[in-house]
Amino acid sequence: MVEKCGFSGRFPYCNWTIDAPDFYESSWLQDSDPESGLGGWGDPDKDYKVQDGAFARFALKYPSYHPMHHQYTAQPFAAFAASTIIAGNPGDLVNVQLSPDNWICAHGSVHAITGGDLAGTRPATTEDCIPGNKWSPNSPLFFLHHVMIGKIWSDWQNLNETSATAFAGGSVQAFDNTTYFAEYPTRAPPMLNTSSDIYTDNMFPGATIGDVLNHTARYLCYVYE
Ligand SMILES: [Cu+2]
Repeated sequence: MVEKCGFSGRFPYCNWTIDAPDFYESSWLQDSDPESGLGGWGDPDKDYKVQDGAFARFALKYPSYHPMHHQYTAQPFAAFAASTIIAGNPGDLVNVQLSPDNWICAHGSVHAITGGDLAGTRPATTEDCIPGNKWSPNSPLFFLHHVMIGKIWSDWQNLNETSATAFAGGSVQAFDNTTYFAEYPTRAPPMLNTSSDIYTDNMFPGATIGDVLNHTARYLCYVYE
């Protein structure tokens, strides 16, 4: 983006450790600003559709047109989820990937607490649509949340030298059941390594996994603030 578009901007992320003590009253979610606010929780009398903020009239398109939903759903969650992951499992990417989805659940709980589109429960089951986590990137919150997950990975890499270039993982999602996921939290075989190619469909120059492990290096070239 720097070379082709001259992009030098920023991408926001939600630091949910600030709001973790009272997620329901979360300030990043409750903002009703018509240009930038996330609009708060959806109206329970209107199937939890978001009524305020920048996305109140925002049409999500996949797998069919529908408005955005936020449906508060209580889950175990705590601010220390982030610091626990960052401090744990030096050099062991498999277990550091698994830990955001254990009981403190820094990754999965934010999807589930926010509910609606971010939890993959919209649109509801229809003849040609089964709700599921594949739809969760429909929600603009997905990217605010996943950049935070990326920041946690970066903080973990920076804490120990052995973590900086640690990689272990496969090429197929392992969501069939919890036992299979626990065995392959960084994806199932065929396994990959730092020389494996990341395919880009010629949209931009190809890279290997090793090229993107350091987000401050030339290929990605960004920092977290
Ligand atoms: Cu996610």
